Amino acid sequence: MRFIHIADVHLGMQPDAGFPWSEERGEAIWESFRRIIRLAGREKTDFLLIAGDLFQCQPLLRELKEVNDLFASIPETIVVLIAGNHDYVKRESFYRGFDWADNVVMLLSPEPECVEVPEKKTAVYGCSYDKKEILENRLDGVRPEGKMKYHLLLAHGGDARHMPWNPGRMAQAGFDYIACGHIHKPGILIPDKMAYAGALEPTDETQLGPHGYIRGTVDEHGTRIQFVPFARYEYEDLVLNVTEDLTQYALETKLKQELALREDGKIRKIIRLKLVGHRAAELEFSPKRLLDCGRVISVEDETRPAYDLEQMKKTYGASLISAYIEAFETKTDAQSQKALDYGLEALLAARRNG
Ligand SMILES: [Mn+2]
Repeated sequence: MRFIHIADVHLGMQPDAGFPWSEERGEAIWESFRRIIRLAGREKTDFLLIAGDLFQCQPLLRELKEVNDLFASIPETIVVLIAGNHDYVKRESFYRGFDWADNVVMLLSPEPECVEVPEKKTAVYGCSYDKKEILENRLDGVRPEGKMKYHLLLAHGGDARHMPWNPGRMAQAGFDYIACGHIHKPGILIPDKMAYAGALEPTDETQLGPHGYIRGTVDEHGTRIQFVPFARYEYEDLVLNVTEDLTQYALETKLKQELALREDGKIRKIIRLKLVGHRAAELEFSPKRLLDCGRVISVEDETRPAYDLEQMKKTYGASLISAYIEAFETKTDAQSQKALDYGLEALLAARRNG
């Protein structure tokens, strides 16, 4: 039996709000979702498991109809989904009573329930959120039962306010695989047993690295799982080392070259830029201009002005500037270095203007 496990698709979300590419990101979330459905259809995957937060917030009726039509286009794949804390099943939720296609099962109840699929010899367990937070692990006592050969569990949460759980304990319940959602960074909790698929597309800049889905097989030899990168977008840290002779223009050119290197046509990178090294003493880089160089979401400037302290002591002789430099000579911690830089800047400016 083969499955594809996705989670935290967050349909309806537009990540990177306020940035020029944000709308494109919202479209990419829908497109990746459609792509994964086409993939499951092409491969005739037995199960598409959706471990919660398919939607960013309460789904509209037309949105449910849209995803249901997509699911119906892969009739050989059984789709099983639960609601997470974002798309939780409110009293007036359109999830309630929705008429899903024949190959779709939603485990709608807040209490654990089970669907048996005899033609796949498989039972799938799980429960949906009925509110934003669930402080106890509702899946704690769930055990595989019944006549099916294979047993899967869908679980959304794992942090303090969303069904806090102990992966080791969960893994001992006897399921062949536990498909987890909620944490957006993909991660295997117990090898071949329990994993977060992660968000299908990363939803903010803290979710660095590749995103995608988990592909798995369960047979008489046991379970095997593998994370497969699939997302269109990827956040990446880029550290540029600045030297004293680098101008703003040269830095922008360097940054644009680095961004061009990362365009491979398939994955679009969104960059968290960090500047380190020594810049010319009178120079301040413009973060705004760096942000405008491409898909740069943040700029952290850790550069230091390149003061030649020994030379300055000679130049300014017995002055406040020399005394200030000497006061910091034994202090190498980051805070003191910063105080030295800012202080010198102010003293030099005062001298220039006075
Ligand atoms: Mn969640």
